[in-house]
Amino acid sequence: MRNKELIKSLAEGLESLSGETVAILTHFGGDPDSIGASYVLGNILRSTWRVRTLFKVPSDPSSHCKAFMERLGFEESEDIEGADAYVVVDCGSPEQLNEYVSILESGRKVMVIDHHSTSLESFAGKAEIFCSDAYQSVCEIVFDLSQYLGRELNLREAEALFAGTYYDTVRFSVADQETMKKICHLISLGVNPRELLTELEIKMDISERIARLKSATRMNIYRIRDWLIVTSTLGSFQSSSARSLLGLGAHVAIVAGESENGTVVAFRAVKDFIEATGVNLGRDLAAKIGEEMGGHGGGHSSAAKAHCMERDVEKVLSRCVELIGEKLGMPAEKIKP
Ligand SMILES: [Mn+2]
Repeated sequence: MRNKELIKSLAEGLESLSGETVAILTHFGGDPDSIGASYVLGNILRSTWRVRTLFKVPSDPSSHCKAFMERLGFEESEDIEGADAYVVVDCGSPEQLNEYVSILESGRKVMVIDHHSTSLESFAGKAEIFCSDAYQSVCEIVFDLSQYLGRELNLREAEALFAGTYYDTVRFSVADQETMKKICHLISLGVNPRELLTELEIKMDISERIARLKSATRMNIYRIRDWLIVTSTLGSFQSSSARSLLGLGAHVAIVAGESENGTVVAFRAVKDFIEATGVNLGRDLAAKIGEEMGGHGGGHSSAAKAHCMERDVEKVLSRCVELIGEKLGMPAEKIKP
């Protein structure tokens, strides 16, 4: 167990919710870590403390997440009205709750379970925070919680925690020995990695494939020193396409599209870029562009999203590229197609 004190206080915190109705929320869009952890946490709350649970992914789950939820038989609730308390999972800042940020003003109890140290500061005074960046995923925190409670996991729960840990450790490439010991335990419960991951990864529908390919054909390429920044425009699947542009060789990918009331922008960057430049996409780009253009934004260092009131998508994109240039102390040079 990585941090027994944390797990003990988490167990006590959750026990205080006994008999209540609790809504579990992830960061916007969700990811396998937040969804896997929410699934198992919900099961623990119901079976251990007779809690009635609701579940919601702010701004809708991505298609990758939907495939995962289908596998688990895990569904979102119609709405989360009627919750006595909220448990927020894997969410580094209030902004990442998007349309549900108002729960922090609801006067009801909010608990945050996270492994991003940013949440300690950003949720301070607004929620009870259970956070340690010693953990490589929230799924690992939930694993330790179930061990602490002496509650064995069933196969679906083991799969949920396996997948969350797998993706949050970048397919185990940054996993340490403690994480891998826990993974071995999950395997011993019957998880079949090949079968599970194949099911999760082939489910990309045709419209998402077309969107990704379109984003590549509409791409603008910029260079700052040896960093390549690409921008593109798409009406949907902005995040998925930004991720796919990294696969083509970009260090940073920014994909924007019109939304109901302005422009939505997705940001992705490779780890090398984040580590070498110290640029944090959530803080330095998404939050900033959101603020400048009458909207909001946030996210992680290497993945972020912003919503702007500005309707001119090209204008938003060129300001994003400008912001990276300002951050790196050198304007971006556009590479001719
Ligand atoms: Mn996570």
